[in-house]
Amino acid sequence: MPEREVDLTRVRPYADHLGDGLVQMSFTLPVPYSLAARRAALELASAMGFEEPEVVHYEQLTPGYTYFVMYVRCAATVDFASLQEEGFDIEYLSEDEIETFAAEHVRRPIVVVGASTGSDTHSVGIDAMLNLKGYHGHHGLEGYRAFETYNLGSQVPNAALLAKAIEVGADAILVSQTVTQQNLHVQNLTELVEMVEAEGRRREVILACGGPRVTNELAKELGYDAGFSKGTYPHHLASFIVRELAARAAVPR
Ligand code: B12
Repeated sequence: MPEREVDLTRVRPYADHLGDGLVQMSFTLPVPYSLAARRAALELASAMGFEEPEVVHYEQLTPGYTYFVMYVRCAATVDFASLQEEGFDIEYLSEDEIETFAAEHVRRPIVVVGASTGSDTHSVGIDAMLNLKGYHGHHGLEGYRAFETYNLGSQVPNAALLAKAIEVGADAILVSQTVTQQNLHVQNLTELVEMVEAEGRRREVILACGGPRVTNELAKELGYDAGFSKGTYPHHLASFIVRELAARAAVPR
């Protein structure tokens, strides 16, 4: 039995009992391991707005750097109820449902071309989405009957990705961006949109991107149809693509 009902308009972290606001956090400070370092961590946690900070563990990482684990209390709350409005959460289709949906609504192979672009060498994200092996026990799009996939790998120039997409008549171009230093991902992602637009193909192709610091909001701001972040599984992407294609087919251009 719950101790009491959760007030979904005022939610805060929970550890020992409902509403206690307890948070465990960890960070490293570039200061030597010392009592002064411990004091600095406590002051920093207070400056972050946390109450009753406690250092439960601290150790030297390497000379001049100290790692901390802290318990703190969070007084702030969040209004979860208002975030549950209709349309906010997406219902994903399962792999089988995607196959059935595609067979009924698209009725032809869906061609997707993907890569990790620019100088970005991180290929695990795009492989997770596209390769048969997939991610956490979920097949990548290559494992679906509905999809014909081309994974170009990493460090692929935008021009090469676009050229392949045109060559194979891609329904969707999929981009992975992991390195975000100096907003490199924004430049790379923007360049691709501009190139697709310059080719006059923006309306006919789905553009989706993903990466640890990509959000759906950022992606849309940059001119993509959707953006996917940490925690994405291939069937999330596939659900989006089949629904988007079906919706586009239903609207005459
Ligand atoms: C493995 C790794 C490498 C490997 C990459 C090997 C490879 N073949 O991919 C190697 C050693 C080559 C490497 C190199 C570098 N790396 Co590195 N690397 C990592 C590491 C440890 C894991 C990344 C990873 O594979 N994650 C697992 C995948 C599954 O997660 P993901 O990419 O987020 O993908 C998920 C979602 O984002 C989403 N998704 C991703 N792409 C797409 C695409 C689409 C279409 C969709 C729908 C979804 C989607 O779905 C995926 C599954 O849920 C991270 C640290 C970390 N723990 O995250 C650093 C990290 C990403 N690397 C980093 C850096 C700085 C580098 C280097 C610049 C280091 C250097 N100074 O040389 C170089 C980059 C070189 C370059 N030119 O790109 C930084 C990036 C910092 C930043 N914000 O820019 C990180 C965060 C490490 C750190 N803390 O500093 N790296």
